[in-house]
Amino acid sequence: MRLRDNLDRDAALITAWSTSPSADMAGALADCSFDAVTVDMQHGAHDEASAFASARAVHAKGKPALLRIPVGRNDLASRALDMGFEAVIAPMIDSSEQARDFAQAMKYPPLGSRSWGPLRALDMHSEHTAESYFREANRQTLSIAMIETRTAFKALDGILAVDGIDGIFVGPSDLSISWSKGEGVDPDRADMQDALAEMARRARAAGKFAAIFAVDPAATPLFAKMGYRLCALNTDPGAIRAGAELMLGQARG
Ligand code: 3PY
Ligand code: MG
Repeated sequence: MRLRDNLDRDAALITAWSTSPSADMAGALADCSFDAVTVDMQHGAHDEASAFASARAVHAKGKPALLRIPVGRNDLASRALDMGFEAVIAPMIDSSEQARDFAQAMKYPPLGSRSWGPLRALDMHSEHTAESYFREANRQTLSIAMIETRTAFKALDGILAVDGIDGIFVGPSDLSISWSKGEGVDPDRADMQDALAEMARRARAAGKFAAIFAVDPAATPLFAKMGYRLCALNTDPGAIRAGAELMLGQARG
């Protein structure tokens, strides 16, 4: 269940991406062989109630749950940790200052200023004591800053240097918009590939992990080779469409 331990093992993990506000759907994703399920409150249709119910459904299947918060909603970040999410992904982090604000909300003193109240997280914690949860929380819960603009790419080393930022998450679609100066969106842009590889390298050099969103499942092994330790694999509607078309193909011969 411990996402941090699995990431430290240097395996290439794959997370499902839950956008439909349904705990049943998130539970079904957790039933598949994904290593984790990410609940998306930035572009997904989840509200707090569906996100927290989804975390419970994912945990019931023995898998870790990550939450992507909407832009700048650091108040939701620490609340998500209280509800037992193992990691929070903050979108559109463009500077070390923004990274620091996010990390502050995520980490207890002395690292940050997270307020005490890990109601569900404490229930889930192996020892169930406040003292042991407090001791382990800053290490076991992960602050992940999304890098998805040229500005963020230029600020990468500063963002990686922020204490309390555990890893980065590259958003290739937004990055492609910024990379092309607004010409279009293409997460597979050939002229971005070196930068993608460089970000994984620089994260590793800073002692942090790198994650990335893979629209195309075939890109996942390539990202793993670049050094990405966590890949998000498309979305729940994408998985349903792919699975349904596969079944329909079989049904129709
Ligand atoms: C992006 O590619 O911009 C993302 O945010 C992926 O979720
Ligand atoms: Mg994005």
